[in-house]
Parts: sequence; C-alpha cells; structure tokens
Amino acid sequence: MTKLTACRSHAQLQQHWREIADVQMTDLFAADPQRFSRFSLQECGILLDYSKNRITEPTLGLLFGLAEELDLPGWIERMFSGEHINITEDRAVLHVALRNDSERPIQVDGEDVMPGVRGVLERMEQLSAQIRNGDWKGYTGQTITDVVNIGIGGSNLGPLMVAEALRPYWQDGLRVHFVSNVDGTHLSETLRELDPARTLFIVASKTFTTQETLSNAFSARAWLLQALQDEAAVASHFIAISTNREKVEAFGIDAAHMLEFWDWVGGRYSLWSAIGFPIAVAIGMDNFRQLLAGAHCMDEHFRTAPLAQNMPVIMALLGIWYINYFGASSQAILPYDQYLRHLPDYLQQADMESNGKAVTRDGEAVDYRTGPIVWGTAGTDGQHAYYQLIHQGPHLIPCDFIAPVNSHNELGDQHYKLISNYLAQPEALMKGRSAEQARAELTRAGIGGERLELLVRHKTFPGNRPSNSLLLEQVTPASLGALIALYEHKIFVQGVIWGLNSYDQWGVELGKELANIILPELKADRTGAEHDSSTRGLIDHFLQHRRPG
Ligand code: G6Q
Repeated sequence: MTKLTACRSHAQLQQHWREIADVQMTDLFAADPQRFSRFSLQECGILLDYSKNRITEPTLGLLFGLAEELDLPGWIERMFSGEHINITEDRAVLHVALRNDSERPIQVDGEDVMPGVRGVLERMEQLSAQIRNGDWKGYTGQTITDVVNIGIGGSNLGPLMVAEALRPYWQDGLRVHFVSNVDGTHLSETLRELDPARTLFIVASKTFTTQETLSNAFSARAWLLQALQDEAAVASHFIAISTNREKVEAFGIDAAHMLEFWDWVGGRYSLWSAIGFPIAVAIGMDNFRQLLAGAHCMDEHFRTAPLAQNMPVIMALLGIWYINYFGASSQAILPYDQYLRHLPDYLQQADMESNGKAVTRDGEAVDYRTGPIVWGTAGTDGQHAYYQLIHQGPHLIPCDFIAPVNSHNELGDQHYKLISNYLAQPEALMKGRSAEQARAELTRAGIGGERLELLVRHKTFPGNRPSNSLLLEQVTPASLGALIALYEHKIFVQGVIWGLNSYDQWGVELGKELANIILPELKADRTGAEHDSSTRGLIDHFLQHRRPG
C-alpha cells in the first residue's frame, strides 16, 4: 500500500505549500472576480462555497492528483460494491445500501441485500404508523405519548441529532426522548414526568451487550413493572433494535417487536437503518424516506461525479490540505441553526471514531497527521465564547459554517440577524484587520501616543483563516440527509488518503476492559493490587467517602 508521504503528489504539495503559505486570500479575491463561482458548487439542495480557502486552481489540481495516486476512485467503487473494506472486522461497509432507493442491487458476499433492507423499512413503516395513529396500545390499553430510545454512541447520537433537527416535523402529542449515559441521572430525569402506562421504550443496540444500554434497559423495565405490576406488560412497552436476536430474546423482548439490521452497518453510520426507528416515530415514515432520499442523492453524486466536481471529495481534500500541509489539528463545525445543535457532537463521533487512528490498513505506523479534533456549537452562541481563539489565537482552525436560507421559526427579523452573523464571521476570519486599519480607527476615536500603539497590537486580526460555507434551503428531511451523507463521504475520503480503516474502533476497548476489572472491586469495597498508585488512591478515596445508596 502506498502511504501518503510516499506519493509523488505529496512532495509536490509540500513544495506548493511553501509557495502559497503566505499568500493572502484577500489578494486572491482581488485578483479573480470569478473566485466565488470558480470555487463553489451546488448538489442535492446544498450550496458549498469553498472560495474562502487558501487555495488556487493548482492547489486543487495537486490534491486531486494525490487522490488519484491513492486510488480514491477504486476505493469508492470498492465501498459501493460491498467489498470487505473494514478489514480488521472483515466486513463490508454499506450504509449506502440502506438509502439505495434505485433498482441497483447491492451485493454482500454474493447476496443482494436490498430485499432485506426494503423489508425492514416496511416493518418500520407499520410499527411507526401504529404508534403514531394510536393503534399501538400500552398494557393498560392506553395510547403511547412518550417514546424513550435507550442506546449509546452510534445507537444514540445519529437518531438524537436527526430527531432534534427535524422537530418541526414531529407529531403533536408524541414525544421522543433519548437516554444514553449509564449515569442513573439520565434515565431518572427523563422518566420523572412520564406515565409508565403511556411510555414505550426502544432498546437500540447493535450487539445487545453494551453495558450502559442494558443497564438503562433493565432499570426502565423495573420502573415500568413497579407501576404496572405484571411481567406481561413488557411486551407492550419494549421494542428492540439489534443484530443480535438471541440476546434480545434473552432480555425478554418478543422477537415480533424486534427490528433487525446487519453487521455491514457500522454503529456511527446506522441512523439510516432500524436504528433510525425513533426518527421514523417522531417524523413519520414518509419524512424518514425523504431523509434516505436526500442521502441517496449525495451517494449518487459522490459515486459518479468527477473528483474535481465532487462535493465530499473537495471538502475532504481541503481538510487534508490544512491538516497535512498547514499542520492544523482541529476542525470546527458551526451550524447557524438551533435545530442542528447536535450536529457537532454527531460529527465528532463520525469523524474522530473513524479516523482517529495512527496505523494504516497494513498495520504500519503513520508518519503524518490523521483525523482532526472535531468540535463546535450552534451559532451564534460560540461567537460569545470561543471565536476569540479562532480569530486571534495562534491555531489555524478550519471552520465549516452551515445555515438554512429559510427558518422554521421566523420571529421578526431574527433570521436576518442570524444569517448576517453567519455571513460576517467567515468574512472577518478571511479579511482580518490590519494594523493600519486598527490604527486609523483608533485615531478617529481620538486615541494617540503609546496607548494607540498598544491597542493597535491587540486590535489587529491576522485574517487569512479558512472556512467553508454551506447553505441549505431549509433544514428538511431531504437536505439533512444529504448533509449527513456529505460528511460521511468526506470522512471516507480522508480515511482513504491516510490509508486508514475508518470503520473499526479498537481504541474504545481498553477502557471498557479496565472498567470491567474495577467494577467488581467497587462493589466488593476493595482495591485491586494491580492498579497504579493513582488509580488505587482514587478507588480508596471513593470507597472511604461512599455513602450507602
Ligand atoms: C460506533 C461504535 C459505538 C457503538 C456503541 C453502541 O460506530 O461502534 O459508538 O455504536 O458502542 O454499541 P451497540 O449499538 O452495540 O450498543
């Protein structure tokens, strides 16, 4: 396997970086009135403006060359054709099959998976309709008003993010809640206001072995049974979503109330599968199918568009440019839409669990940076918190600004105010403020002498800070589906450039194993000898101060 640093284009990009590193974007804009149209494109209801990046046509040419050299087109083909590209777990990676509403068959190990996918969608349609129209009755014959999804990681963040993003599509009188944390507070606070007779739990776990999810599921069952006083009530109040039928039945959930999915759906790519059931309950199956259709639109664009007009490829390569040539280590996701407030958390998992790795598919240590630290919050809150560092700190932090043209909640001129901020921040990051501008402004304000010179240094913004701007017509099921798929494919492309397997997550194992050693010690009120003095000291302190629960 060729490593990034062994590529001819890599050496060329390093040389090109030396030539361009000090070029100001403001000069590039001044020299080219067509820069916006040259460096923007529209696909599947999303406008991507990437003109405020430190790039020229030759930069992109070299980046596309790098992608060709590392056989990106071949890898795209391998993913879509169901090859086992998740080599450490020996699995195909086929979340694209879950939204394939074309007639194209998709094979895994010689079998077309599409009939199974369509079958589960139909089951989701029936069950979600029953819950929404009141045909699904709780044990005491009452209709369901509250659905609580119990899951964590990939079985929580996607459904949570999408359900919250699509709140305008929720049915009145039916609420969906999400519980993930093993901290009993999460479940307790969620259940505090709910009526057991009108509450339905969805236990979402690919493996059905996850400690947090099973603990919360058992506690939820105990809460239900305490109120309804009959084991038989479980059948009317629990649905399971899993790949593990045996474990679901062992928990006591009727197989008729189980929705299945498959091992070729990675946890953090699973919101399109039965894991998306709470979304379907909240917004209805027609809207859920729109979400899938939006993602499918982006899949088809990604699969068929030439690299130079391919939105996920362009976004991925811009990230590579900053991470591997400018030395950036972080990526901010800044949605200017309250409904999209969980998007940064969702993308944090999607990106960091996929590409937070330092070993190539062949098992070689990388000698270059890989996945960035992904973070952010909904605008404009971040502006009053950490934007200071993005504007004037020493770090280069590429930012993705995301906003809808139309709001679901037009209050006076608030949407114009929101969007003026969405537009102003990338402009300010790019233009900055020179010492001369700062001096002129301060002089106009009557400030002079030493104080003037001091303030000039504080009020100068370096500028030349890169960003992408994405505009959706509105946050709808279809545009959201396309947006998520855009990022999924961006992450895939970056994984290919870095030579990683983006679809395993061994890094989460060690902590789990150690927690399993510590748990019995805590319960037995003793400290194991094999721990380091720090861990031992902390356990001792905990046990000494623990009050009986
Ligand atoms: C995602 C990860 C991880 C997983 C959770 C929950 O890609 O694999 O976040 O989704 O650990 O796992 P279960 O769905 O098996 O409970």
